[in-house]
Amino acid sequence: MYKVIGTSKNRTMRVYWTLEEMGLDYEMVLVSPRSKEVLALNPSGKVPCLIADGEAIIDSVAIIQFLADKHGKMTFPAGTIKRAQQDSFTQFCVDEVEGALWTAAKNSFIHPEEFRVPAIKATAKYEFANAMKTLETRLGDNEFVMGDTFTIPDLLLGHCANWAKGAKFDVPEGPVSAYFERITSRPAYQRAKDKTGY
Ligand SMILES: N[C@@H](CCC(=O)N[C@@H](CS)C(=O)NCC(=O)O)C(=O)O
Repeated sequence: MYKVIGTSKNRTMRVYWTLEEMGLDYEMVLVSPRSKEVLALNPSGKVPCLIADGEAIIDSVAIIQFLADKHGKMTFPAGTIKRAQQDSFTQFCVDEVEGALWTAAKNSFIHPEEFRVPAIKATAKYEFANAMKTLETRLGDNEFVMGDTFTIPDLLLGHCANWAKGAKFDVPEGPVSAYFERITSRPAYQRAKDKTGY
């Protein structure tokens, strides 16, 4: 039985959603970032954290790729060309999509006020728009970024799509918004939201 630490209106949702996609059992510890429960597991106070076999794993991408590898779902095997291409989409999402969203969030409400640079939000939106163009090209006519198979980077991109909506970042009409709609309407995502009181 896995234990997930973190409320779900943040990157912890990626872990809940992955567990739902895989049909695995888990215990929820719905605590906020920087709470004492989180600080005991992660010195930065950030969520999510997964407890597996009594060991703590931190960082959402490390956690969900671990689950994918362990259960042989939502991933191509390590050491294959397909896996390298899949990981390339994961890095693209983290660097170019999440990076822009996170920069805007940190400078809107995360950092102490004196360290915020509100003007950076325009740059973040510019970077996000560029990433959307890249995604449109790389996605092509595929259902998912890796073709017919739903993999880890699709879930990450779906999570970022929802984040972008909340942060009022524009998603271009057409193939990218249709792709985001496809990903975020998956029943497992809805189940994760319902169970965690999202
Ligand atoms: N790269 C980490 C980032 C974790 C992270 O920044 N989590 C946010 C919530 S989405 C957090 O706990 N923030 C609290 C803080 O920055 O103090 C991951 O993907 O898990």
